[in-house]
Amino acid sequence: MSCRRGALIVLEGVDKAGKTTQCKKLVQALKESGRQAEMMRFPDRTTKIGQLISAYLEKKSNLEDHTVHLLFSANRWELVPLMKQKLEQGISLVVDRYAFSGVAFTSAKPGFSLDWCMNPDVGLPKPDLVLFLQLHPTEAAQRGEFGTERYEVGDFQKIVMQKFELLMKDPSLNWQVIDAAKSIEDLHAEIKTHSETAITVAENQPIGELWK
Ligand code: ADP
Ligand code: 2DT
Repeated sequence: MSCRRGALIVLEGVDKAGKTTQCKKLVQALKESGRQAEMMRFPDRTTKIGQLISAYLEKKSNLEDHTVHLLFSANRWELVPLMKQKLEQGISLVVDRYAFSGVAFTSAKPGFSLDWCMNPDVGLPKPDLVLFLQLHPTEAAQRGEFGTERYEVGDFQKIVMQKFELLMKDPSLNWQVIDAAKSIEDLHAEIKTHSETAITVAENQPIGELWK
């Protein structure tokens, strides 16, 4: 590697935990401190695969459960060449949801094992840091009503949360659980500190492979 690579930083958490708010603030802060950083989000609804997913989430189309799981994974894989290129150029990527949402949401459906759900994402670029924004469902409810998209249902989100907890037990990943009930600024400060450490550590390491 000719230059120091960027870090892959993922923000995960239940709906309304503040992921999007914090991703934007983190990218802005990293840039202001002279680092190269860009935001990405999954699903990326701009690609052809992303448009199929978007229509499904908006309930404009129905897709078979295994099929949609594989489309979410394919939506990550189609962006891997670009992600690697950016990381190798020294750009840190701040990503709003990743394979962990993929596994947590599908395995919350009846008949889906964690293992089956993880398989298609094995080998994706491994995050250097996964920030989990932890928020109690009653706190999340105070941040406004759910929208009308598929999965925006309280009971389903509770099962999703349990699946995230299983995934967080994996010691091969750098999980940091953050109390998302804090103020936007307090959360930002905490997230920035973790991210700066991860960026420094990642600089001298090759990009890892997820769940391998
Ligand atoms: P997510 O991307 O996790 O769904 P958002 O960043 O879109 O969450 O935030 C959901 C809502 O909660 C928005 O209205 C946002 O302004 C608000 N919000 C975000 N972070 C906080 C916070 N720390 N405290 C209170 N409200 C917040
Ligand atoms: P937002 O665009 O509001 O984050 O909602 N999801 C996401 C999956 O089921 N599988 C995945 O792989 C990913 C990345 C979570 C997107 C919705 O799609 C769900 C909420």
